[in-house]
Amino acid sequence: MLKKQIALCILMLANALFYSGSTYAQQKTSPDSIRSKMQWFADAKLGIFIHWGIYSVNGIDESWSFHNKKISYENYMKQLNGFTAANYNPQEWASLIKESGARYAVITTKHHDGVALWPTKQHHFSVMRNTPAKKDVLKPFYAALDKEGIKRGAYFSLIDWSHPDYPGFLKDSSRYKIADNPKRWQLFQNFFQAQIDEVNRAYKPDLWWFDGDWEHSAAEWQAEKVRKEILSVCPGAIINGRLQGYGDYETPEQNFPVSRPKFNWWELCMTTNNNWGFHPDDTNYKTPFEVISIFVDAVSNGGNLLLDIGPKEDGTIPAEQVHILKELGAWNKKNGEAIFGTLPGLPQGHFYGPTTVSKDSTVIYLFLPGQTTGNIMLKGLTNTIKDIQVVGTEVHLKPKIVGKVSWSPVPGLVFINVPEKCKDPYMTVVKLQLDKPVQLYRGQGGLN
Ligand code: FHN
Repeated sequence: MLKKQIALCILMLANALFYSGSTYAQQKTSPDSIRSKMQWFADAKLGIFIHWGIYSVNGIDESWSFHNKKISYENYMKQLNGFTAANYNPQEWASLIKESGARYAVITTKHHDGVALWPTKQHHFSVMRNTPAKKDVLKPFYAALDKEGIKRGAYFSLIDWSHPDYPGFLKDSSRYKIADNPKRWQLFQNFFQAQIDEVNRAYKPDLWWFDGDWEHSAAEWQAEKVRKEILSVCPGAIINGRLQGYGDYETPEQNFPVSRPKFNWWELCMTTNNNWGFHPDDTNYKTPFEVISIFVDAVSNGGNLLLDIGPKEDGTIPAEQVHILKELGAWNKKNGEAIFGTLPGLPQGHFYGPTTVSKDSTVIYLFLPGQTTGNIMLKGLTNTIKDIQVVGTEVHLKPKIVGKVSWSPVPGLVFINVPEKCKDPYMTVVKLQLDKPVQLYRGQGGLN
């Protein structure tokens, strides 16, 4: 019996260490410099992804529509003539992004079709040179983001299916093989690296979001050099994990992790309907409730959500997407203290729903899934609860501790009755103020 109790105490101590304030962050294994530059990203939790390009003219798949031969390349490129940006209001975009609660935005500076949103000096397509928009649409957007205090992200496709020196073109045809013509590949290397350098120097993105690295190896992209050169100009820039091993964080796409990813930093990128760019025939929008549930799930598992919108060719954002961002924003405004700047939540098994923990680990936030109210239960909490509050309200609740046995170190169950009147239209959050940094019992009852 004594042996069992000693073992239990050791286990509890180990868990207490894992969850005690600063030591939680110290679990990160990356060098200090990386950890400090990643801090804003870890705190940010929500970013808005923007796929804007000539594909919005016909409302077809971005780049893939010609690559997959749904439309001829010639007809795809005719969309250049219809990209007007006539009602583009970058300040309105930035204000909407701010309203959503997002802390960063990532825009497609260039997708796989090779059309740059900035006036590239390279001999290649840009909306400035080749469309009626005839302007740099990137610069005023980044300026508006700066004004709103939102970090600037640059999506950049390494793949460029339009460039005459890029091998890949259509799904079943390519221009050449690198092994047969290394000089031609070198021309492309010079080209794409010069474009990255242009964006890096002109706009100094806080975050680089590469895409398309799968078509070539790290050596072929010269990924190490690309990383180094970006950081030599912008030492604090964060680079996503699509640079063949030379990025800072992982980017699962449209796939939801079930168990907690083991990465230090990760970000789920997800569409609001089924498509990245503007697609008028795609009305399969996620509801605000679904988006909030996915967002909270990612955050409780240590990730961010990068939620995509696809503006029309004239620069207006589809009403359904505006609605989602506004509803998300209203929820964040009320419940944001449980999200922004928090730590990933309790390990599975303590609460049947997502959770987060404050940075000093003295607060646990319980997210009530599926619009639950009534009795909720928390297991294995060793701390004393000092206060319980329904976030965004003045309602304070009392716990009932059930089944605590005086001689056992196993904590009792915490039951909290959340009244119906406190129900948030999307997801109610309950805040538990603890006596000290959270300590958890992770054992198997009396069995260990
Ligand atoms: O091929 C692209 C796709 O069009 C879109 O841009 C997404 C966004 O993450 N990324 C690519 C596929 O991984």
